[in-house]
Amino acid sequence: MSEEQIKTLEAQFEERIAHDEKIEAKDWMPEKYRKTHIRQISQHAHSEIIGMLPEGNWITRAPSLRRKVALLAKIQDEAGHGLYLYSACETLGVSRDELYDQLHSGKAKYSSIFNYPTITWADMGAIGWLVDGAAIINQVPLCSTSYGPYARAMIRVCKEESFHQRQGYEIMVKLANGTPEQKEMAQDALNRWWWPSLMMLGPTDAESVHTEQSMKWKLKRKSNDELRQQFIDQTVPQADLIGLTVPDPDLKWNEERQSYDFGEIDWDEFWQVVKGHGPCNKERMNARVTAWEEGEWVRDAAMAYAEKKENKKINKAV
Ligand code: FAQ
Repeated sequence: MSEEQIKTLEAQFEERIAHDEKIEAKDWMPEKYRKTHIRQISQHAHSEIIGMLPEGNWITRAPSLRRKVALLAKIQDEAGHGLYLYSACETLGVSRDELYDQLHSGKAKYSSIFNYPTITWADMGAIGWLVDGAAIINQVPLCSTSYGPYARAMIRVCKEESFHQRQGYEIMVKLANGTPEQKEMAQDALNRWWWPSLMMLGPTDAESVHTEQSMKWKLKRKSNDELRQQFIDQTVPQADLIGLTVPDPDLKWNEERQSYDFGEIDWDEFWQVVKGHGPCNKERMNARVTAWEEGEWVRDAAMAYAEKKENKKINKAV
């Protein structure tokens, strides 16, 4: 293709973005647009899959049958989100095997939040309330992202995430209204998950390397800082309502901005976790790689069955 032709295609592409038209898998797109989508969508898919591990830790120890059913359903939903997202990513010309390989070799990133331990039952409440809460705030704008397969996957994902957020908050409500020990457990979980949940929304706008271009392409519809502020403004009153204290001495309602001012985030901690030095990075990767290796016989059996069926069809046809 000549340079002139590429320029014309680029101009048409930019116009479609400006008119909020969805870009579909078979449409022409700049190579950078394709690559940046593979990056974000695959990181998102990996996060959903790794994100099952901290909660999986509590399935056998849920305090009642009802809690166990809800937790199990939530974790299965996260697996489903991972699968939609891998499928959306594959439409951009990358194979599932490549994506898994990037995750298992430690090349791919996944959300920092899943490298923290889940040490009490209240952590199941805090994850649903805070982590799914932050995920919804991040993902609702993604329902109108410019790449069609990603935007459509997000619609269902967001519906399920709101159920997750409510089940988490309900656990916190129950604990906060329970015995002094239960309330203390809820407060301790909030203390440990608050700051990592704020970090989950990504580095500050000043530090974010991809935001500017991703906003131009309408991949991202809101910046990391905008999403973080929205999350804080939404969550602080929910903590107040159940008598829990957000662990930030600098948190203060700003009348002028009609928003909360908040304290300094420990970005060193964030980058340490992103670089693989968080409390559970190694454990998460080991669990994931072991599951993949131990599941090999299932994949082989499914392939053997599919081949056998295909051969039968061919034999019938000849
Ligand atoms: N952790 O320039 P930016 C969930 C990396 S799903 C690790 O700001 P961008 C559901 C970033 O990749 C949670 N790395 O990047 C659930 C980049 O590195 P790169 C996941 C992070 O893409 C709930 C570098 O830092 N959600 O929770 C993180 O414009 C409960 C510079 O950053 C999504 O993935 C981080 N937190 O903005 C499951 C949503 N933040 O790639 C189970 C879609 C940044 O150059 C249980 N993704 N980095 O090597 C997004 O919206 C964006 O990708 C951001 C980052 C906002 C995460």
